[in-house]
Amino acid sequence: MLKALNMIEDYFLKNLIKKPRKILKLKFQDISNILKSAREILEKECLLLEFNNIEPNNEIHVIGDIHGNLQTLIELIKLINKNNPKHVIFLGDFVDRGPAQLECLIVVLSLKILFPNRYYLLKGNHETLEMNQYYGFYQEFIERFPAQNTFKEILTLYDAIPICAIINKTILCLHGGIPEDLEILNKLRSLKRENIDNDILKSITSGIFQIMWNDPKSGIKGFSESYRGEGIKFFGGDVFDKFMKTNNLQYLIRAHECFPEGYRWFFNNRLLSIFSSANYKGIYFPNPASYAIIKNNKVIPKIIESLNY
Ligand SMILES: [Mn+2]
Repeated sequence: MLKALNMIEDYFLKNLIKKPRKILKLKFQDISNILKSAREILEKECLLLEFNNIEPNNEIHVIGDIHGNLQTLIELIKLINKNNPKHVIFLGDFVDRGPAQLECLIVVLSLKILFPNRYYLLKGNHETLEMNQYYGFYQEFIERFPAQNTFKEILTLYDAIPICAIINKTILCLHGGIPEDLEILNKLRSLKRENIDNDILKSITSGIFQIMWNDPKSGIKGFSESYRGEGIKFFGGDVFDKFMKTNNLQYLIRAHECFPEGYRWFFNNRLLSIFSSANYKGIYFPNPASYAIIKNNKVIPKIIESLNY
């Protein structure tokens, strides 16, 4: 019997994960089918993911910015296959800047389609048209697939990606940082996607924007303007404590910033900043790739040791 045109065979996706360079040989129809399948799964998820009743000793792996670094992504997948965590949460920023942007995005989406209850994606500030136009993915994509409106399918996928995740009601995962809106998690928690009208959108837009963009800063109080752009904030330990207390949370794991030591703790070891693209600024400014393991409600930072730095 003939399969529906948009059906993707598991072996086809598994082969792409094993040999990601083949992704560059795919026709737009194949890419489009992968984007559509992934989108259909993501759209059924809430914008705030909640993982409860994680059994003791079960691990969750949290992965930071990939930014087109296929070598690092391949090492991470090897580690995941070895450690066998229950869930894997990507904190966004799959494309832009690095040399293998389409490959990284399609590998991550293939993992999501194959194992939807194991792999989870959150949205980073680079899952937007503006950033892709400025930092390269848009250009790369439309040169590869110059027919009209091909990039629209990428944008529809971006729209479907959840914003943050909470593990065992105590550990918050997101791309950038806490927003000024103390109520944003409650708003997202009670939200059905089909109910998002203009009023609701208005009430969550700035919170979501700051979740994807804000940065922690030691030694400051409150929120202050960031060099990153209008509406983006640095946040200090006092407002971090207030946000965490209001929402009954213990830890925050975020990405979005590359540190030469690979990861960095802030605010009395309650905020962990990870980044999962090795040597992001080139070999003259090396950085190890980091990720985090959550186990028994503890947050453990890790460096990928198998890469050359
Ligand atoms: Mn980012």
